[in-house]
This record gives sequence, structure tokens and C-alpha cells, in this order.
Amino acid sequence: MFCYQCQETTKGIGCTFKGICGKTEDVANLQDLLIYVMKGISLYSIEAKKHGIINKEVDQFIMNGLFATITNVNFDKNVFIERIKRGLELREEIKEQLQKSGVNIEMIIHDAATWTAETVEEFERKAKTVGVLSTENEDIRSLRELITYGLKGMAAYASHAMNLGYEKEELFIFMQKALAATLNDHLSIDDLLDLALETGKYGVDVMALLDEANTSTYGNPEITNVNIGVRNNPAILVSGHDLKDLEQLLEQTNGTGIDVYTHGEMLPAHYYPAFKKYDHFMGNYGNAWWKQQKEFESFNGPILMTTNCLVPPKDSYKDRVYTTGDVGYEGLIHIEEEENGNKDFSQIIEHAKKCPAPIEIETGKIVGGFAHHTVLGLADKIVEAVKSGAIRRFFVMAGCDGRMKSRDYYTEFAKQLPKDTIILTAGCAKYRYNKLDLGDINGIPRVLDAGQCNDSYSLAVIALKLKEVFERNDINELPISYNIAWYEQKAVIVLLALLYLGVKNIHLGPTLPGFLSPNVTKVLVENFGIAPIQTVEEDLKVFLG
Ligand code: FSO
Ligand code: SF4
Repeated sequence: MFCYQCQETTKGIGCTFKGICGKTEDVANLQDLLIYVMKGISLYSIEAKKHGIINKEVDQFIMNGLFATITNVNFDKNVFIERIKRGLELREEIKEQLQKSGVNIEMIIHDAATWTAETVEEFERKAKTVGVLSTENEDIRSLRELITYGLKGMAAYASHAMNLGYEKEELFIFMQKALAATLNDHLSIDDLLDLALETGKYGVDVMALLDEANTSTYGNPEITNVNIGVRNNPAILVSGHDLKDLEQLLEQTNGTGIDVYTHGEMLPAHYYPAFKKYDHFMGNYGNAWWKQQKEFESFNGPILMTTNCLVPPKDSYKDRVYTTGDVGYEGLIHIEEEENGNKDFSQIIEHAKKCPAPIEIETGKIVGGFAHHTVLGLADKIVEAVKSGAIRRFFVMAGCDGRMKSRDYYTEFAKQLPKDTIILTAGCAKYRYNKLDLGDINGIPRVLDAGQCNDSYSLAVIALKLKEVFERNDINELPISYNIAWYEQKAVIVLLALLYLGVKNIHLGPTLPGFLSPNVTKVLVENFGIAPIQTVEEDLKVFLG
């Protein structure tokens, strides 16, 4: 195996026998093969789309396949074996559709489109030949992977939007076009750089689509105090990003005496008006994903994982963890979607009834709900505060949290920021500073949480609005600095989206991606001013210059 898609990759270079995330070698290899199969399908599918041949299953298969290979989503070998099998069948189906329509497909000769196998042993053999390192040139490899990881993040967001009935054909076309392009040996470094930026364009589109899906379905996030303590009822903990799953669980637990708490990235669900009507939607329990081994233990009740980030569960609570959607782990119970799109969570509810209430690990409240609608509603106040000098600068500190000690930087950075600055955040990065008492500026809290990582879209909308209000020509002329923390591939699509929007001088940490080759890094530094983080003191000097 060779995997370097996340920030915690071994030595910053690549995981070669077992992932730091817990992904095993066989699963890593099969994930590579699934990606390869999807690239092969894409070669046919983009032809089919050109000729008006519709195959909805292909679109969904590729979206969910990309999603399942994101860090900490699916660790289940059998899931990948089944998907590879289905992928090969689908590839043949779409090929047949093309042939029946008289489309000439003789030019599609790439191995990804033609190889075939039936047994698991054959899959495993093939998998070893199609991984990341099968691209020899390290710059081409770097860009191909950058694009692929961006597509994975895009796919995750597209999937949440689709669960709420929102989809966009252009996104599927692009995902498949870009996947196919990563097989094309004729594309130059410049072509691939352009494609990476184009990925960012569709990144903006997919986040806008998900924003539309979430806000039209559940209302605009409102300023909300979220309880972080517990009460004495048995309860279910929900983690991940899927609001549709949460809604169904809240409906099904209503009146059962079971409380529901959020963990990690599900925290922002509390900001949506539609979820406020549930009295048993109690609060948020714990912190970012990587603390789950401790927090799931003390929660006492069952846990539903709707997306990443799942950490291989400890035996002490393993029987309480349930997965759904693209999430999977061998031995955990998976709740399947029914034909009509419903999910039956009764098994989890019955389980919860037998469990003691959660152990309280903290008390108090955290505030959030500062997505674009709320912040633009405060625009006058904010503009006034900027003009009067009460707010000197905004710091976008969106992204992910993670295990590495070096991420203490973000807590320290937040603490040391001058009192006349505001942090704009989204994603689980916020847990590094959202429980600090950083105060407010004229009633505006100094940490404004827009929501999940996909709500970084809100931060872009806010920046674009400020650009308009302050009559600037360039988004980079605003008093906004970007100090982004990344962990997995959704952060990659967020980053590409910001680059596409023209944001310069983003600081990225706690380390630069292992998948960026020295030459690709050089291009990003020269063209976009991307920089690694240094010490808090050094960075503050640079930002506040
Ligand atoms: Fe965090 Fe995990 Fe949202 Fe990521 S939960 S790390 S960017 O999956 O998705 O922010
Ligand atoms: Fe390693 Fe990250 Fe890949 Fe897991 S996802 S195998 S930790 S690079």
C-alpha cells in the first residue's frame, strides 16, 4: 500500500504498511483499485453523457465510491470488494449502452477501461499495480492526486446534498471528466494545474448546492447557545455531517425518552431552526473526531456515525457503534437506507434504552450559528466596527482538527491574537479554541462559527460581501487572513475552492500535504502565496505586519 492522502500520513511522506488512521493494507489497496475502476467507468461515461445517454446509477456509484475512500470513512474490506465487482459490471453496462446507440468506442483502450477480473485474489493482485505510485513522474502524480482528493471532498458534499434532494448534473460530469483526465498521459503539468483550479470552481458550486439544500430544508442557521453538559436520560450520540440522517433519528426518538447529542462535526446541526423543535435534542457531547475513543466510552449510549471521521473502535464500546451511508467498519452494524430513502433506527433506539445516561465531561455552553445569513444580517455592525477600528482584522481559521500535538499551535494562535481581531471558523478545527473565553467586540463574539467544513462556503460569501461593501477590487485587499488547518480530503476541496476564488497567502498547517511534490509546492507558493505555518509569534508578525 501507499497512501498519503491525509495530513497524518506517516512521516509526512506516506503510509506503507498500515495507516496511522488504522486503514489496513488490503483495504488501502482495494480502495486504490476501486478508484481505478471508477476512472475506467468514467472514460465510457463521459462519452455517454456527450451522447445524451443517462445512467443515474453510474453517477451515484462514482460519487459514493469517492466518498467511501475518504480518510476515516470506510474500513470494511468486503464493502470495497462488492463495489469493485459492481463497478466492473456497471462499466460493461455503460459500454453496452454506448454500443447499442452506435457510438464508436474503439478509441477507449486504456487498461482501466478494459481489464477485468472476478476473484478477490485477482483484485488484490491488480490493486497492487494501480495505486498512487503507478504514476512515475512525481509532479504529475502529485497533481493527479491533488485533483482526486478534491473530487473525494466534492463527492461527500454532493452526497449530502443529494440526500436532501438537491443535485447538479454538472458536478457529476466534472467528477467523471476529471477522474478520466487523471489517466491521460498527454496532459502537462500546466494542464493538470488548470484542472486542479477547475476542481476548485466545482468545489464552490458543490458547497453552494449543499448550502442551498441545508438552508432550504432546515432554515438558515441562527445564533445558538449549545449546551455541552448532559442530563440524566439514556441517549444516542450522532457524529458525521449528514443532516438528513440526524433528522430521521430525531423524528424516530421523539417521545421515546431517549435524548440525542451531537459529536464532532454534527455540532452545527443545533444552529438550524428545524432541529430546535426537538426538546430531546440535548446538546453537543465532547470534541473533535480524534477524541472519540475516550468520549464514546464515557457517553455510555449507542453512537451513529453518518460520515467520517470514524476511528477504529475500542472493544470496550465497539458494540455500541453503528454506521450508515458510506461509512463502514467490519463487525459494526450498518443501517441501510430503504427503497423510499428512509432509515430505520429502531435497533439503535432499543439499544439506547438499555444503556445508562452519559457521564458528564464538561458543562456550559458554546455559541455558533454565524453562517452567511446571520453574519450578513450583522453587516452594518461589522462594517461600523471595522471603520471605527474596533475590528482590526479577521482570521479565517476553518478546516479540520487532528491528533497531532503540533495542532496546539491553533489554540495558542487563537489565544495570542490581539483582542481587536475576529476568528471566522468552520469545520472541526474550531474545537481547538471554541471553548476558550475570547470575549466579544461590541457584542460580536470573537469566534464566529459558521458550521461544518462545507460551511466554509459561508466564509467565502461573507468575504465577497465585504469586498462589495468596502468597494475593493480584490478579495485580498480586505483585512482578512487565512490560517487554515487541514486533515482530510474535504479540506482539499475547500482549499481548491478558496484558490479558485482568488484567495492568496493562505497559511496551511499543521504541515503541508505530503502529496504535494517540491515542484508543485513551488508553484503554489509562487502563484498563490501558500505557506506553511511557523511559530505562533512568527505568524502573528507576518499576518499583522
Ligand atoms: Fe472534521 Fe473529519 Fe468536516 Fe473533515 S470531522 S476532519 S474536513 O472529516 O470533514 O471537519
Ligand atoms: Fe495514512 Fe492518512 Fe492514508 Fe490513513 S488516510 S493510510 S493515515 S495517509
